[in-house]
Amino acid sequence: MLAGCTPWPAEFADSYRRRGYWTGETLGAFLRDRAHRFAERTAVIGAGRRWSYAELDTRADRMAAGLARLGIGAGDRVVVQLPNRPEVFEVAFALMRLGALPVYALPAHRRAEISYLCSFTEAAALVVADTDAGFDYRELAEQVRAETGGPEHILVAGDTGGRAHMRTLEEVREGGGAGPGATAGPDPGEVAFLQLSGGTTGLPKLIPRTHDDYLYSVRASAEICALDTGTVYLAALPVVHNFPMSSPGFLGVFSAGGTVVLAPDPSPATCLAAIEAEGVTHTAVVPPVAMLWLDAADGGSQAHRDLTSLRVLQVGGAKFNAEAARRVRPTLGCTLQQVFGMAEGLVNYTRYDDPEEVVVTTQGRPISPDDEIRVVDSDGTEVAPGALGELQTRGPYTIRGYYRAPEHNAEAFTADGFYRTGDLVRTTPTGHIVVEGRAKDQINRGGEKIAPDEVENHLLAHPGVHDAAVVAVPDRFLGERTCAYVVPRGAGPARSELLAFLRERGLAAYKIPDRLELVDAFPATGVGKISRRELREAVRAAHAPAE
Ligand code: J2J
Repeated sequence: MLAGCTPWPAEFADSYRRRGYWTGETLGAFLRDRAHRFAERTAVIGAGRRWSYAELDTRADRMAAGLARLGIGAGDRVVVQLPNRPEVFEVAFALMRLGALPVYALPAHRRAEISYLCSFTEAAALVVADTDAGFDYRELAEQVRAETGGPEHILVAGDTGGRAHMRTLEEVREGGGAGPGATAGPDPGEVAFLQLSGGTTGLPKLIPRTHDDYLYSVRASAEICALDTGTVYLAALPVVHNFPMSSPGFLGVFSAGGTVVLAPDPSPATCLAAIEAEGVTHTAVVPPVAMLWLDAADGGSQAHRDLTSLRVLQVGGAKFNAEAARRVRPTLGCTLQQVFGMAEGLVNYTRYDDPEEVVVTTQGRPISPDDEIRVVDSDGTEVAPGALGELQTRGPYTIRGYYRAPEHNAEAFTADGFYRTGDLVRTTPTGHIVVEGRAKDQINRGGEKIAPDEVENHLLAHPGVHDAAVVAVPDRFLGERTCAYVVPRGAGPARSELLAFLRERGLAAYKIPDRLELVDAFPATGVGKISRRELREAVRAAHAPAE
């Protein structure tokens, strides 16, 4: 396995193979197989284009050959920051066919995140769009280059705008010739790509997923979700996120021979129109987006839309409250499926034949009979069935360690290889999981994950900041918003100056605190050294309003 990754112990790997979970297929071969089976069917619709399975397959081959000519090969990391456009699939499959690893960045990421990803992974290339949603990603790439001295290649989906040191994806593809031909391809047990974790620490962690483990979760998800060649899946969220990638996401749709429709943004105006126009059957959103859709369809701006094709609305990424969940069927006329997943692995789904009450009040049950679930108290002792505790898990598609993070791994995984999810849950007698809260240092802002440490470190870089604590405050719409409490040094900076400072440091917009309060001091916390987590709790208790 790639250096810096933790393999499954041999006895587990053997058993996952024996039990037919790990089939020895690579993601590159997976697309080839689907291209044979579903050749002329439409694989993807987006940005004004429609590609068949055969076309996607040929493009991925050509792109792989072009990338190989640039010197990109097995084991190389390539940061991919692309919005929902068909090229994202072409590039991802091309890299994976070469055994090179896409490192998926979100379109919302900015200089701080992209520079870190490029440096930390020693990326050979960065792939960006030209512009999207009014933002110029080429300028971002230039800033990253200036800051980090890398990566060697900057590849642009669209137009380079005359920047001599950048290449368009089209140039790369056209330079590639017919394709790599019959290369042996990567080992299915190898890491296929790196996903970004939601993060609980100062710097984001990277999640290595193998061909074998990921494809198992994809095939099993497609089966649970009953996808077939008639499936039309609307990717409303950025497809580089684990949820729309694999739960069942675009890969699940490709597995079944269906069609992926790429939405440029998740707004009701864009997405409910796309559902009507393309006859969408399945889609996936985070809770705040679901609530916007419900309001728009329920006598709002999109009430005129014909949504009869829609069969399943998946909601996940953050807790969907039962009240909103109950509105889904009457308002949108489709089945709700709750999805509680994590890029580290474990994914839970409510099933289509679960009673309505289970669907609206639980976050589903695991994909696999071999997903091991343990609910423990703060000492790590298992709680009584049904009692509240922290969820730990291991299984055939849950990682055993983050990439290049031995110290963090010692904390995040137990000695026997369970991943400490940091989620506070209870299980029901039917094996469904209810997410009740969180034991980890993370803020879940409507599905977007924020590590308080990371934002605090940026605030502390300002000379006028003595101390900072970033905490979650409850929010009816997003579930949680962020509030930064700052103890200034001396006269200190103004709030607006601090917020501008964070933006100048190139932090993604969703991490910029929604509120920023200057306070004289943090509460006294008695004797002894306390953790940042305890400090945040004390600050929140002293200052934050209940709602
Ligand atoms: C409560 N909390 C949830 C839910 C995730 C499918 C769906 C989501 C993700 C994802 C994913 C939740 N109710 N329904 O990767 O494949 C919180 C938990 C979890 C963390 C993981 C997928 N669904 N969460 O959200 O890696 O705290 O993955 O540990 O972004 O989101 O975040 P992430």
